Amino acid sequence: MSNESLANLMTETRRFAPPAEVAADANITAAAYEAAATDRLGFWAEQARRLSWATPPTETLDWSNPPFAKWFADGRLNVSYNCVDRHVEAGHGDRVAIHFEGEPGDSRSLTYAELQRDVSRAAHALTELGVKAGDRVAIYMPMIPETVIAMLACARVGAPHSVVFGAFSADALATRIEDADARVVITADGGYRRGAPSALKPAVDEALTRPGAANVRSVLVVRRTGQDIPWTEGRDVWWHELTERQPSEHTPEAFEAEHPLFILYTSGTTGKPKGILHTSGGYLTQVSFTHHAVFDLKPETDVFWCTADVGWVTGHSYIVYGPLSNGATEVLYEGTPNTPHNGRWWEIVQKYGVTLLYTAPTAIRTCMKWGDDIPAKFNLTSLRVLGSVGEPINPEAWIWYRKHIGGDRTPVVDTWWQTETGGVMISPLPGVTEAKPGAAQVPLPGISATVVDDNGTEVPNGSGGYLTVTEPWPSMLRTIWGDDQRFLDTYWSRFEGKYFAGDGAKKDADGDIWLLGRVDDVMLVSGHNISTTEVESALVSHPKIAEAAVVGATDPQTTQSICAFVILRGGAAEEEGLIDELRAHVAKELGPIAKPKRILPVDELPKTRSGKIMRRLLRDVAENRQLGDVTTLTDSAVMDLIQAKLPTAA
Ligand code: 6R9
Repeated sequence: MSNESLANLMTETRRFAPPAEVAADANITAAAYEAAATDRLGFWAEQARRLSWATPPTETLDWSNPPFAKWFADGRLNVSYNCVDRHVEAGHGDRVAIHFEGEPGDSRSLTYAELQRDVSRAAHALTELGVKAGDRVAIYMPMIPETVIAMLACARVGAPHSVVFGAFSADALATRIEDADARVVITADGGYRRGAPSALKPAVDEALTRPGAANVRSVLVVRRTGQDIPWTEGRDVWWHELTERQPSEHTPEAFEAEHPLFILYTSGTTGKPKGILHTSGGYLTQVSFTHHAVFDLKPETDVFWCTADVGWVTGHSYIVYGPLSNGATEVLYEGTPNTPHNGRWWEIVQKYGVTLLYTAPTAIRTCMKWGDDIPAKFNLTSLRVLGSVGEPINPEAWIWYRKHIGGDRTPVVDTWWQTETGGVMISPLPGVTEAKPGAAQVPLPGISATVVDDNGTEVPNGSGGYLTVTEPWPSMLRTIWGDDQRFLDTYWSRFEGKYFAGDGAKKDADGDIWLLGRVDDVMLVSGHNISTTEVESALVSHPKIAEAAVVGATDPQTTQSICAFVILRGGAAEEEGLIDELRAHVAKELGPIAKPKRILPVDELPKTRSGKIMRRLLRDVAENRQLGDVTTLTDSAVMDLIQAKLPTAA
């Protein structure tokens, strides 16, 4: 990447100091950075003591065979015990663990004591189905408490789970069942989505007709919607029938810290999905610590809500393992943000008095598009920390989030991490960091990350390059399931001794880190590297724009030319002269080189099911090509609408 061009871009100067009351009572202070810098491994050994170990570890990191790490290797623990039983033993059995809100409006609250009973029964149920430590279990579920219970039950018996997002196809499910050689599938008849029951079980039946799924002997089915479903006698078992007759007490067995906890497949834009493997002690240490530090969680008083689906890593780490290991009270919501109305999320915040909210830029930009008046109808004063994850957050979306959701008082933490990193890696701390809208800013205490150039040399402040992690961390992926070579090639071969994250980034004048999107998305215009993120953020900073996606289209004169797709705010109509105004606006914000050649107003953008913009498809449109694989799109009709708008499209 050419450093100068990036250094000139992005001129965000707004700053937000931590509110005095958050700073005064913060879980983590600036001293943690110093402690971790002085003795990084000692710092993590200290964090591991947040957990209850059957055998406390004496060893912190074994890095004798890099990049295959072992953390806390001689320690033993049970992850489920740490997320459930120990809170009951500490006298918090009556504390609500999960406030469940179903999409049709049904709700129920589960205390830690109830969670302990349900997880215990489910663990016995798995054992009755013949599941043994080390066996893989696939989970294909809606967002209901049984999903969390199923994951914890797997952890309890040492059976690594592989959660497959409920909206994935039978094909995607089959590939994942096959790759992990799963023995049992846990599913539901269906779940509620956009106001209607949506079936899940038929996709499982279809997946299990594939030869690769031949080793699946049982399908455990939760009844959620009550819809009619096909049934295979001898293989299919109702969850309620099997669990109800199990004992409500279960003694958890302690496993080695490096015992596999789960496999989670990354969507991956090309090739076979990668089964990211996470293990127990190090993973739980980091997700527990980061949830405590980044959200400043006070388990007695806070109500946490992470809006992600449990099928993504964000759901694994910040719905299941982080919050529950910390004894938090949290909200679990089944459905979509606009069912039955566009204010559903804010109604939920008001109903449960949510204090800590964790969501994605895509959701924030969608709310911007719907209009400021919608959150304004609800009482959101309980909120005290807001988090963002999944994509770079455009500064204007950050400001909107803080102002319209956070009442202009809450800190916003932009958390950078990946399925592979397991837990948050780079983020401001709400009681410590003076926040910069749009920047993840600083590696957390105990994390060493920086930006390097093509040769792997750290870039000076004010320059851009590639984000790398330079020291092992407790919740790092241990390998790609069944493919050590691919693990080495993908993450550890680009820069000697450093983890390559695949994201572009820059360091500002203070040395703070700004994420610039996937390296594959960087555009080359007349010899300048320009990040899609920066042009998108410049467009979103225009008052009429809610959301933007930018791609580089092949251009005979300039190598690539910038093509932007924009969504107008609050249903604003496209006015005469708007396109010229937007082009001039980008030129003013970033310089003439970043001015889009074409700007196309659209109603929707193509997104992956976890809400990330799929620029690859927009590039196909911009270059008048046949569309590539659209199977991971939330809604493939979006592409037809976009193509219909293009004057030159075939
Ligand atoms: C947690 C999660 C990982 C990729 C990552 C990056 C992007 C996530 C971000 C961010 C900028 C942030 N990403 N958080 N980019 N700022 N705060 O999303 O995991 O689904 O594996 O995606 O998401 O590009 O490399 P995963």
